[in-house]
This record gives sequence, C-alpha cells and structure tokens, in this order.
Amino acid sequence: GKVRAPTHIISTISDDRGEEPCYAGVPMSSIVERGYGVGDVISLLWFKRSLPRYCTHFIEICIMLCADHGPCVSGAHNTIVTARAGKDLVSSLVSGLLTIGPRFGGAIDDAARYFKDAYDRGLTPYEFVEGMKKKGIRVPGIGHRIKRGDNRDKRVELLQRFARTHFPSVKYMEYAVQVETYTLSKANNLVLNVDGAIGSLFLDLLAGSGMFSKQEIDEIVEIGYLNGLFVLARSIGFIGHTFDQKRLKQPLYRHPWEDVLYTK
Ligand code: Q5B
Repeated sequence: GKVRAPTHIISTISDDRGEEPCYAGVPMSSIVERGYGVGDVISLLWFKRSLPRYCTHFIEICIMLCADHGPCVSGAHNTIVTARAGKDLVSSLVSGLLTIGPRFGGAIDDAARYFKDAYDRGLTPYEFVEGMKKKGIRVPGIGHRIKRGDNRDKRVELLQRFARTHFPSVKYMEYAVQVETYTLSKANNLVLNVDGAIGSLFLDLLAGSGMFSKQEIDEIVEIGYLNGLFVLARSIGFIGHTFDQKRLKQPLYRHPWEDVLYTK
C-alpha cells in the first residue's frame, strides 16, 4: 500500500493551501465579512477558537492600553537609542522587545501563575505575600516605578471597570485587588500594575467564559501565552518610536558623563 512519508512540521493554526488562507479553519473572507477585529484573529491563531465578543473586546483593550507608555520605559529607551544609531526598523524594534521580561512588561504570565496557584489553594493575601517573601520572590504583577497608592495606574482601572461590567466572574481579579490592599499596607509603590491586572483578568476570562476546559487553562498558564499580549501591543509603540526618531533626524545618542557615577 501507499506509505506516507513522515512530515517534518506539524501545524494546527493556519492553512494557506486552498483558495484563501484560513485561521483555525475560518476562511479570510469570513473574517472580513463578519467584521472580525484583531481580538478575533488573536483568538483564532493563539487559542484556536472564536471567543465571545466581550473576550475579543477585552483582548483589544489590552493591546490598545499597552501599545505605549512613553519614551522613558526600558524598551522604548532601547528602541530610541538603536534608531539613533542608524539601525533599521527591525533592529530598533527587537532591541526594545529584548527588554521585556520579569521586571518590565513580561510579568503577566508569572502573575497569572502565582495568583492562580494562591487563589486555588485558598491562601489569604497575607499568606501568599509573606510566603513569596520567604522564598525571596517578588510578587509578579505588583509594584511600579512611578505609580503609587495615591496615583493609581489608569490602565488598571479601565481594565477592571470593563471586566466588572462584562465578565461573568472576576474572582481572580478581586483576589489580586486584595493582595494589592495588603502590599500597599507595606509600601506605597506596591500597587497592582498593568501586568498583574491583565494576568489576573485573563484568568477570569479563561475560567468564566466557558470556552476552555480546566486542562486547557492549566496548559495556557503553564506554557505562558499572556506575555504575548504585551509583546504584541508594545511593538506598536516601539515601531512608532523608531519612526519618530527617524522623522526627527536625531543624532547618535551618547549618555552624558555627568549622569554616570565613575567609581572604583
Ligand atoms: N518590592 C516593577 O520596582 C518593579 C515588589 C516588592 C514584593 C514586589 C518591581 C517588581 C514585579 C514585576 C512586575 C511589571 C521592578 C511592572 C511594567 C510595564 C510599564 C512600565 C512603566 C509600561 C519596580 C523597592 C522595595 C524593595 C523591593 C520591594 C518591589 N516590588 N516586594 N513584591 N513585586 N515588580 N513588573 O520601583 O525592602 O527595600 O528591599 O519587580 O510586576 O513593566 O511604565 O515603567 O507600561 O511600560 O524599582 O507599566 O515592583 O522598586 O526595586 O527599588 O524595590 O519594594 O523588594 O524592598 P522599583 P525597588 P526592600 S509594569
């Protein structure tokens, strides 16, 4: 009989062999005709399913709110310096992206992991935060360089307001808020940050939408899909900063001596 040679690649999210490309089985014409947005495309290509409108709208809000946070954050700074060194768009973009990690923008997955574990095990905020401290681990999703208890992050408030209105349940987010109440009692900069808000709210989306099995939720959290939201969103800003520097014909950046402590 016929023997099929083993393939070297397995792919399950898209197919371009037919008359038109398909994302998770949905043809491009349907995506356009049904008025799908980027939240729907992310749902198809990342989660391999169409999600309800409130979920895709939430994803789009995350992308919009995280698209940029000014020129002073680590990633934008790197992008600006690289663009000013005369490098191309892709080099400037990736030099910014490479700063995304546990301290800057890339704490969403760990926030989801730790908040989920603590909530599911029934830990009080005190037990959770003090347990993390004993292990020498900073609580992901908590703390900010410029936001404070008396100067909250507007993005967090907007995400919370949307979810309280549209999500069937916000239990993980409410837990994160209780954690924040406890951490704020220790220091005024230990606010729930944008990573923590997205991490906890995405847990609520996964658990409350009825679109994912428990096993699928565990896999998404374990693999770590959610930092992808920040990476995707902030690419928009980094590309903008690259164009901005080129448009302004900014010269090579050199950091001023006065701003360096030279010491032995
Ligand atoms: N302490 C964010 O730190 C930052 C603690 C903590 C327990 C914590 C820090 C942190 C977890 C990672 C995280 C996402 C590095 C942040 C983002 C996107 C952004 C960025 C933008 C955008 C800030 C002072 C004292 C120390 C620390 C203690 C601090 N955080 N304890 N759990 N989580 N958070 N990252 O201000 O006793 O003095 O040693 O790592 O969620 O990236 O806009 O800038 O859109 O671009 O440098 O919003 O919180 O404070 O390091 O001087 O610490 O607080 O142990 O205690 P800072 P430090 P002690 S959102």
